[in-house]
Amino acid sequence: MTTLSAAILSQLEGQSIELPSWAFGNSGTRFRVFATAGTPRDAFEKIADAAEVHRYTALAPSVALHIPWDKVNDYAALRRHAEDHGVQLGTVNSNTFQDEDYKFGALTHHDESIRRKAIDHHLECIDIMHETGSRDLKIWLAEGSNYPGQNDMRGRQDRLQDSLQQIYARLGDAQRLVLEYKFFEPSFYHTDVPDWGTSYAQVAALGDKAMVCLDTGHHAPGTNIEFIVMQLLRLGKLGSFDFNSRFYADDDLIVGSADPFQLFRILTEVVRGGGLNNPDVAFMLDQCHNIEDKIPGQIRSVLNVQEMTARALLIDRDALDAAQRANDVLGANGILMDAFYTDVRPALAEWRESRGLPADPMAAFAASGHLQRIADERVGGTQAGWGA
Ligand code: PSV
Ligand code: MN
Repeated sequence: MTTLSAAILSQLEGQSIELPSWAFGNSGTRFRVFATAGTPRDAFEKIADAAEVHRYTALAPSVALHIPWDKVNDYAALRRHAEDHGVQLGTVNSNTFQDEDYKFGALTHHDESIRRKAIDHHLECIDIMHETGSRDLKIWLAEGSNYPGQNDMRGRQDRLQDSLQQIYARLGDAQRLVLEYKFFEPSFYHTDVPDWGTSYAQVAALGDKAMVCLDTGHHAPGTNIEFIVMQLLRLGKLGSFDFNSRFYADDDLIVGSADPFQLFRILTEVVRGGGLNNPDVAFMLDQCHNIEDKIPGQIRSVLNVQEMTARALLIDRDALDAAQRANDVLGANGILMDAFYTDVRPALAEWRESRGLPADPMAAFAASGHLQRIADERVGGTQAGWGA
């Protein structure tokens, strides 16, 4: 069995991955949303579910909120509820993609009253962050156009910068803004923040507290995502990851499911660039579980990240460096692949047990009867869903 050194285990011990509250609500496609018994009905129940993931893995100590989906009357109570369940409230995500007023834009809109409304929504999110104790405001914008000529793309970039400056000015000293990019959807011709370069240009003009968020599902097929990871780390502007996996577009599948090797390559650059257990680089999931159970879906996801991190840490860096300098093409590639092909699962299981965690968190959760319990308890009310 492969053993993991004390140095590797101590790095793994420091790893934390934030969960998205919306992963616990029902979600689906525009064709159908399949409801699951026991789905949370409010933010409190979503957090209780997220805490289960942490309980079985010790990997997920915080939960991201999405506003207004997770709006509550009393954020101090929500915070206490999270802490009572052994987790913290994390990143606050703004949402300017589900209001009629934002049909033609929000932070980029040419109508000043709509742009004001969108800026004010972000200021409200910052107020919430003060109550929840959150550090990061995450902004993803669904803005763009469907047809050439529909919009003045240049004017929209300028208005975006002005809007972001107003939001940035409201951040507390220890707070940050992370700007997420996505190459298309819902807009199909142009998107106002389509790529890492645009996000970088926008946040670089703001200041040190503004960073880029990289969602692994937001690139064209074939994009070398690990190169972007390397570059953003090199520039000191990689603020956070939204981890998920995709076969086609923004599928939001379990991280590592479609392309485990890509996840390995990304984590290899994270390790290489000093992004692991670096407080500047938040690891988050951004996923939707359309057909699988949600809590086990999240358990599987964080375990996949942990497993690929262990493999990335196994790379013999000295040997790799020597092979690269000697232009030993096949040797260098072989060193990387040796780490990727190493089965670290038995060693991780043994290590978990030594820390009082279940060797197999998936099996332990399944045996706990928790899903049946919440299905029995959570009757009545309206189940939470993506978009509600
Ligand atoms: C947009 O596709 C996105 O990745 C953003 O992070 C949103 O907040 C999230 O998905 C909503 O599911
Ligand atoms: Mn995302």
